[in-house]
Amino acid sequence: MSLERALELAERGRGQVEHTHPLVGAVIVSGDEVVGEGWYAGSGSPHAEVAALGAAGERARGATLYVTLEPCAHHGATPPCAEAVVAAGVARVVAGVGDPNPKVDGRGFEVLRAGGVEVEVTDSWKARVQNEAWRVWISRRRPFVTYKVAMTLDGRVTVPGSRWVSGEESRRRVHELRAASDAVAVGMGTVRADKPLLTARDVDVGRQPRRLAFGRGPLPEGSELELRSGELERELATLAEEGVRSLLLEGGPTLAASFLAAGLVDKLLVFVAPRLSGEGPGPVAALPEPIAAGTATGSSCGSRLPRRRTGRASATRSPSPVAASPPSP
Ligand code: AOF
Ligand code: ZN
Repeated sequence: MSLERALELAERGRGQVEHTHPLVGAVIVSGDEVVGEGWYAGSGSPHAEVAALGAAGERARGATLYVTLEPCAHHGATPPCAEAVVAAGVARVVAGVGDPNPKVDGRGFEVLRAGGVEVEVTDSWKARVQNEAWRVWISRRRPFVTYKVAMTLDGRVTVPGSRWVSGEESRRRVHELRAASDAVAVGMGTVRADKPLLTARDVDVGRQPRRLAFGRGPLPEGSELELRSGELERELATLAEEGVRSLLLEGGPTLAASFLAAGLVDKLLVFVAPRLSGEGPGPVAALPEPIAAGTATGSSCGSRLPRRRTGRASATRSPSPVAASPPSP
C-alpha cells in the first residue's frame, strides 16, 4: 500500500522533472503512522528520500522507508541518499525497483545493507513503467522505442480504398503519443506512400517532437522530415546523445522489422480495428526469428463502429490498443 502511495507521490514530478532524471517517490512509516513523504520535484530540489527524511525528522529512526527507486549511492547534485537513510536510523527499506543508472546499479542497496538496514526489493512493474523511457535511455544510451501500429482483425495495416485503418479515437490517442514523445519516425516506404507530417495536432503540445525518416532517401520535395540514413544503432545512439529519450515508431512493416530484429523495440502498441481488409501487409515484414513479448495488456478505445462497414462482420467496440513490452531494464 505504501509503495502505491510512493508511486503516486512520484507522479507529482511529471512534467516538472528534467527528462534526464527519473520520477521518484518516498514514504516513511513508523508503526502504523506515515511520518514523512517526499518526491523528486526536479533540478535544485532534494531527492525523494531526503525530502521524506526531512519531513520525518527523528521519527525516521527504526521506521520503514518505501521508495519507488533504489536510493542513489553516488555524489551527484546531492550527497548519496543511501548514506542519508542509514544515518537517519531507518530500519527497513522497501524499494520498487533497482536504479539502472550505471552510477548506482545495485550500489545503493549495498550501502544500505552494509549499514545494517533490511532491504526488500519488490520488483514492481508499475515502478518500472513509471520511468520506462528514462530506464532505457540511462542504461542503454538509446531512446525508448515504441512501435505503434494500427491493423485490421485480419492483421493488415492497409485497407483498400481507405486512408485510415482505425477510428478517430485511436488517431487522437496517436497525437497524444506524439506530443509525449521526443521524436517520431517512419521508414521511407511510409514517407513515399503517405507523406506523413508526423506533427502532434489537436492536443496540448509543449513542443513538437522531432520528426524523422529512417532510410536511404531521398525525401520527397517539400518534406520537413529529418533523414537518418545511418545504421540504426548508431542513429539511435546519436539521438540519445542529443537528448531524445523516447521515440515513437509509426511504420512501416520493413522498418519495424529491422528495429525488432535488432532488439530495439521496447514497447508495441497495436490498435486492432474491427474491420477485415482482405489484402495488404501485416505490421512487420520478415523477421529472422519469432519474438516473444514479455507482458501484454489490452484495453478498449473508441465506442463506435467505423461508419462504413466493410462486409457483414461486426464487432462491438473499435479499436483496441494492445500494449506489449519485452523485458526491460
Ligand atoms: C534517488 N532519489 O529522488 C532521485 C534519484 O543528478 P543527481 O545528482 O540528482 O543524480 C541523479 C541520479 O540519481 C539519477 O540519474 C538517478 O540515478 C538518481 N535519481 N535517486 O535516490 C531521487 N531523483
Ligand atoms: Zn538520491
